[in-house]
Amino acid sequence: MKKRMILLLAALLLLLSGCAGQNQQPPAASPTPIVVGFSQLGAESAWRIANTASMEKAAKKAGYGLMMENANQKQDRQISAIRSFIAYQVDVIVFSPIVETGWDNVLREARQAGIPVLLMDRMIETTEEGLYAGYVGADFYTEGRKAGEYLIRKADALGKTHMNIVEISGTPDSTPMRDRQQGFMDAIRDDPRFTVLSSISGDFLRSKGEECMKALIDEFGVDGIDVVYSHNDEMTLGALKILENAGAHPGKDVLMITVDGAKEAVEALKQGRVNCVVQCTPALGDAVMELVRKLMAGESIPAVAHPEEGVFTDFDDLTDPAVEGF
Ligand code: GYE
Repeated sequence: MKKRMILLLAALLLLLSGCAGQNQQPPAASPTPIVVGFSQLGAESAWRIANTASMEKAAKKAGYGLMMENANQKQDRQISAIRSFIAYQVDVIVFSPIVETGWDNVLREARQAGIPVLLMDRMIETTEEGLYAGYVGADFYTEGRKAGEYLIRKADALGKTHMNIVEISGTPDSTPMRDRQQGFMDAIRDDPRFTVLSSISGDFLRSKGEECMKALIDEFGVDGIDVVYSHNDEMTLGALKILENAGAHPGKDVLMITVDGAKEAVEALKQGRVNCVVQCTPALGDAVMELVRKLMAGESIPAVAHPEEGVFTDFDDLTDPAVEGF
């Protein structure tokens, strides 16, 4: 590795100068710090911002150098960032893939260079084995199921015989979008009370959540929508604003189900404007750095690691201090 070579040469030069000159002990060479190259996909949500902070804090705590590039929601920028980490010869590459497909070539390049890759937050789809060492992130399918199970419980409690659902989904082809949708649909599929009127993508952005909600109200009318299932808090908060502007009472006449657990959404739950917040933790940094440590020590790591996650709903005691957002 280039970095190591330079350090080695520097140590050798020091040693030689010591030999030639005074009769001194050569200084002990300090160990080369581990450098992690991290490609973050963007800054689209409170979740993402908290996740970036978690990575920075954990790297610092572990004593690792973190080279971070933010791709601003663009896959090609993530690919360029990974290439630059390969050129720099970092020790481990970590990235949060914006979508699932299209990574094979760059991951082959990393493998060729002997640099292990960890996936953080989102998964990839690949036909080739061994393109990454492990994955740390949420079980999005279970999150979707929890959202569906909440809806069934709520419909029971309200004695509903029929409910019209609209879904505002995340970035197309991303793991949380695919699996939160699948889990939710699987949970409610066999219940004849539910009709999914429409599913449109708001790209995990608040502004697009607003646009989606406007379009859905135009199409079905506020009175035609009983449930909004939104794949993240950011889009939910956008939709909430539009519903309230349209004179609706989200949380009461329109059930609001969201995923993440950011402070603002948990606040809205406490205010009765949101009904269910499925938790998805952005605090993945320590788990990632632990895998980095293991990889560097030559230890084996699990292929998949999911954090523990819960759900907050209007059935819970919301004055409990444990009901808190990030
Ligand atoms: O739910 C959303 C973010 O991949 C889990 O991405 C993450 C999702 C999260 O933009 O808020």
